[in-house]
Amino acid sequence: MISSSNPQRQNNSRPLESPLSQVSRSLQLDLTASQPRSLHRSSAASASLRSRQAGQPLYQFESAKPILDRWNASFLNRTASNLTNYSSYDFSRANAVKDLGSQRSGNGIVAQLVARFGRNSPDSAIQKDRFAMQAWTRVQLEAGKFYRLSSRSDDGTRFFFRDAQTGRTLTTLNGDWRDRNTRSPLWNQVVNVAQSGEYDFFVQYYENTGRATVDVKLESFAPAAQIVSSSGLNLRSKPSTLGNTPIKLLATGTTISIERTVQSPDDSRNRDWYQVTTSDGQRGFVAADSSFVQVGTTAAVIDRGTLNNPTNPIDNGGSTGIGAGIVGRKVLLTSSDRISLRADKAVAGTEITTLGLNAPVTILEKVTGGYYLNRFDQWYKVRVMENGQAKEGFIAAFYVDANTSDGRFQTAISASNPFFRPHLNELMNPTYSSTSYKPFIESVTAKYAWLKPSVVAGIGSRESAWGLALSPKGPGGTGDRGHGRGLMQIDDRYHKEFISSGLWSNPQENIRYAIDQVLARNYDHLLRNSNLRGIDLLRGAIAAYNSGLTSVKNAIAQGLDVDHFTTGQDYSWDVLNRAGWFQLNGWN
Ligand SMILES: [Ca+2]
Ligand SMILES: [Ca+2]
Repeated sequence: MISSSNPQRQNNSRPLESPLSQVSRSLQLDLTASQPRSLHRSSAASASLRSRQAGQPLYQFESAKPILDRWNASFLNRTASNLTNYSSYDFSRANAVKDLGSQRSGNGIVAQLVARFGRNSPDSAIQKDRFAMQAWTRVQLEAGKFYRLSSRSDDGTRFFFRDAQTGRTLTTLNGDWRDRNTRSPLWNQVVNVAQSGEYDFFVQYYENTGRATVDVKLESFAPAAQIVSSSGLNLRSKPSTLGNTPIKLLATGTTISIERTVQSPDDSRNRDWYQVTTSDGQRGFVAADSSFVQVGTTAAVIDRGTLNNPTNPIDNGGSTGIGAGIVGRKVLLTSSDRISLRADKAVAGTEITTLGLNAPVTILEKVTGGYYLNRFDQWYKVRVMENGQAKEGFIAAFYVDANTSDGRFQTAISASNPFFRPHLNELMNPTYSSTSYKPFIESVTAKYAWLKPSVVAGIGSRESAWGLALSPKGPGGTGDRGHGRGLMQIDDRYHKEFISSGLWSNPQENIRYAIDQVLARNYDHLLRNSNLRGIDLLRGAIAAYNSGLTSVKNAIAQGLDVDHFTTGQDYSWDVLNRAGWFQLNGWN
């Protein structure tokens, strides 16, 4: 907790540029835009994220459900007149659903889908000819790397990528959407992602007549490039012109392969670099400037987008009646300012439409569905009006402000959600301590009218999974590469006196310090020095617990949400959703 954040991270300008410069642009966006919020990502990705921000949650979720690693396919029977009209496909009413097997990944292959139906039908409910298929699988893609998507199918294929956390469709590739066969030229496209993370990779396919084959591959790829600067270009051991002498000069016309795009840690005049391999196998870095080096392919960039600025961070989201709700400000914390209305209560559900900030919804039912964000699982079944027509579907409850008059924090986590149960167990009956933390939390928070014990439960859950995420587990453990100490992750760089006292490993002292010396001080400071009041003031104090007071005040000054500079840009909302879950499980 308490890391200093860089207020210059927001950068919403994204001029249209040549595809080549989009490659390097995409990397800049990765470093300036929001971090992925989902916590289930590769350890390599999370290690690099942790190195950027000290308050990163420490725990890693178990690996994703097996189904995410497989090809989940739905089939529709079509007619000659609507076969290729993909906008009329409704896979929520599929004629058949099939598991088409694993991704067959390995050897640089991120995901491969091979299904040879021959002249037969893929399923007894599906015709031999004139059918459509949609298959998806979850993939982990890394910013800076290049991927090649290729298809040699019979007949047409097209593709899109969805953000695995928000379910939002990011990029559609039109592929080779026409009658063709496996002897037709291979279709391929190079792809970059602007942000490392998990994506749902969708393949749409249709079969007209004759043989039917799907053969699609997404693999990592090193595009060829040529040195074009007339004086040649230095190959260097680091992505920087500083502190190193060139390995050698690559002559004009030299061909190299590009492994990835990287940013220089110290060379402000030459920010963008390529990590390359020469034809004789030498590795190094060259400055990524199109006047020096020309890349032979252009990449499609899958971009989660940058944050939109909430206009008024103090707005309470509007008052709503019973059964009524609106799309609240949290939608501004996602990759875009819209959230999906889906045919099913899961991020894989077909998108019916999207809803923007303050869109009114009629809540029909609250239901438990698929996980999203930090293992939230609550969805609203809602009715919305669009162009005079009523539409019903499911929306992630996190993004909807509903009328709550019971004094509880609104939560998008079901009472029976298994993920937070171990955190509760540690609070009540700790494995690594002889006494429950709960009575102590209640006694310290009793001093503050504005602070409920459930909020502290939520912070400790996020910070350390109440000790379960620490090394070693329990109140004496550390996280955040050793900087975060104990249950509430007091940072040794900002609280030197307390850390050197050694009291941090005592659970009661750790909790007391976190509340009295950090959270309450944040609250008092923002009460005196900001216009935040009510839940927004509480949120500001919680956000500052993660990102520091300076960052929160910078966010307010710039009209941004108080969570803007927090880890994952969702810290206070995440904590309050967890607090709401603890309230559902016996806490005040
Ligand atoms: Ca056929
Ligand atoms: Ca065919």
